[in-house]
Amino acid sequence: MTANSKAATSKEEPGHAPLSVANTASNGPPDAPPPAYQSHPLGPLSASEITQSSSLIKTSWPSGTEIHFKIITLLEPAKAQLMPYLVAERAGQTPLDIDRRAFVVYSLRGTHNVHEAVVNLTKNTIESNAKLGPFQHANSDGEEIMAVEKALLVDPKVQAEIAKLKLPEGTQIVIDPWIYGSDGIKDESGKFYDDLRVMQCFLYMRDPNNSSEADSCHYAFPLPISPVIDPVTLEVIRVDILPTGLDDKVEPVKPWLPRPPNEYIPEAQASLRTDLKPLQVVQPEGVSFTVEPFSEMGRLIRWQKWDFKVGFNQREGMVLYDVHYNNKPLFYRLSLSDMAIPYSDPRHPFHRKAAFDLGDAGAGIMANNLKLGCDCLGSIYYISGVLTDGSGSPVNMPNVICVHEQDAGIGWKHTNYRTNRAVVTRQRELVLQTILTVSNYEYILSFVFNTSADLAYEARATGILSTQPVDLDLSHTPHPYGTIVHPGVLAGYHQHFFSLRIDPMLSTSSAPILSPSTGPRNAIAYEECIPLPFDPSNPSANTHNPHGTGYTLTTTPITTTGGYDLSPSTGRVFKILSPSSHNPINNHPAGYKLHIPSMQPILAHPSSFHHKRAEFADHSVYVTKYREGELYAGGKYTNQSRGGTGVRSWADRKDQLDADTGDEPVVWVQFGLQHVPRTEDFPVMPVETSRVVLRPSNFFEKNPALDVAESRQEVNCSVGLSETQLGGQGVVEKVKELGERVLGVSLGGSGSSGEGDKLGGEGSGKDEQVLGGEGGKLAPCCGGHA
Ligand SMILES: [Cu+2]
Repeated sequence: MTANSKAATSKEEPGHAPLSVANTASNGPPDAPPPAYQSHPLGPLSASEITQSSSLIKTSWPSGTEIHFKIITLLEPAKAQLMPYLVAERAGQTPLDIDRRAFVVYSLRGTHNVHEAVVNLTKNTIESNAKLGPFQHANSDGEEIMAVEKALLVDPKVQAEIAKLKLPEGTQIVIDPWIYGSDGIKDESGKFYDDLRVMQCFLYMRDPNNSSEADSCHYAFPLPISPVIDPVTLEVIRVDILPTGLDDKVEPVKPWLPRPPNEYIPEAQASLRTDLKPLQVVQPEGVSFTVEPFSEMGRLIRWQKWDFKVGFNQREGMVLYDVHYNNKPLFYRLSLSDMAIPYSDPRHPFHRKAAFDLGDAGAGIMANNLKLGCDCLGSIYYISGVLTDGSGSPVNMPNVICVHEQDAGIGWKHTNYRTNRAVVTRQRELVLQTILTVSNYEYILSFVFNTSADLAYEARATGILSTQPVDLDLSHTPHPYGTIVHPGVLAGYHQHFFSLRIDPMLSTSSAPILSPSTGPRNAIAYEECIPLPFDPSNPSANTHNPHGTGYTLTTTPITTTGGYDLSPSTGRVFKILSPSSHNPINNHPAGYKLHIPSMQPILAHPSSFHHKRAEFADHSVYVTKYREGELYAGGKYTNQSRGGTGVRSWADRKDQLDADTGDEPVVWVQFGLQHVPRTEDFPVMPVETSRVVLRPSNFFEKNPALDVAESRQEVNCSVGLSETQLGGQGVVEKVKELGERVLGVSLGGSGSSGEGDKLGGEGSGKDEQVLGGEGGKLAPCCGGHA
């Protein structure tokens, strides 16, 4: 690895400092950009802007006031201001400067008082600073979680319950602090109501026979003790004891009974496979994308006619702005707006278990530092971020997004059977990937661009199930609320909901066609294929469909905001349309359609807090009319939220959507999985993938990938294999043996040396050297490998 990607900048157009990406990985922020680029309105906050923001907030309070910063992030300019800026920037004009602002959430240490503020970084002033109202709580953070874990381990009430387990000497207790959720219940004493911000913690232990192994999977040893703690005062409010049977009966903590471990770390496995040969990704001529800083922390990526800006923030992590294809505007802003994971177990305290990982924690702050050669393969460029810690100091978040290309199989192909000429192209993808670890679980989130002008958003769920204890003697008894994945371990049923926010600016002209409000003129509709009327008992009525085979396409414009569903029986497809951009071939409005995987809507009752809080989890699509600040489907503050502040509430305004009068639509796509855990999901879950695809539909006049060069062996350097190289008795040998058996004669010859022993037609001729004897060595392909 050589960090040689900080290329010379002198020859580039003014204001652009290109960061050409060679065929090597690089990481970390580049050299400081020219001062003009400090002010781009979409640049994520720099370290100095984070410090400036926290300093201003601190000076607004009497000296000695201790402040706990939760979020310091870019407050993006209003669209009415930013859209003209972006249009001017693209046209090569000098856009009007826009003040840079920071959005700040903080609490006063030792109190539950949470404030949100807007700092004007350009003018160095505080524009607003207000205390939040009831049921608006700040997100949790690492500092708080560490303090909670530490406090609980020494708390006498917790210790007393742990003592009842009579655990083996030296056992290590592990604590998973969880967000409390909401139920609106006041406890019997009247002292506690869930308007107080608290945390519900789940206790585990490490394998007592391997207590020194810090990476031992404690989720195989859940304990029935669950303290509730105030994360501000670190006071233990109460210690809940978990039901461990089939019903809601709670029994006093009993002595722990031994059970086996279940480890995921490689050194704990009896053996590891040795027959998986290396698979390396080599790009001998370098990558096909370029990266330029558009601000100190923002990156502009160009690849295969695509160009877009990449931002990174505490809440959403990766955000894309100003997405164009072949200089045609497609999307103003794209991000994962929210996530909800409600659990099914109705028993106390599991009835509150519902995570909103973006709002409760933050996709940015939980992002992994991606490791070269592990999380992505090939030639990789890493984007780093900077966020804040509790004291308001900047925290470097290195390598939070990886950018790389991958082969995605065939892009398109046709063989003319008359001439036997096959024309085939490969599909290439550009992947921007970020990975979150939220306590036990991982989410691998990617934007995936391809050479056919598709843009996909992919979520892969992996990591470890959040487990709870179940009585050992129930191991073979079906459980109503989960799957027993290991002796004494129940993994509860739960749903995962992701909400992708799509703010379009679709147009086939070189700039968005702006409405009177300066927003892009776009419309939303859905198409369905429906059978033509047919009445078998009345043939004379079937003039237009005499054989009952006909069907046609209907288009339904969405003229009112609301929640909408998929309809597999009618093949319903939602589309974003540019009513002013007519396809010259068929006059249809240019569009992008949405391929959305089916999703079981939230199962919690509409009157439940799970349902009220997960404002997006009941419909595959929400369409709202654009309003400033409406970015997060579950509302701005999800921690112990009560609902009423997210996308369902906004859609319920029943705004009219008329592209002609400038009603800008925002589309929220919900997808996810019903997670009925399997034993195969434990002790760590193989990735489960869901993908939403945004695909052009009558946007181009023909296949936009016609100009992708043919797939050619001289470039691809594939290697044909012979059967003898593949070990054991080759295919040809087997065929010969069968033939001899059938014909009763010897077919002679050796299968390994004949023409017919190749699987892949025109191999490279280097098969034997490559796969024989030396096994596992990479082919010295056409261009060698860098
Ligand atoms: Cu799950």
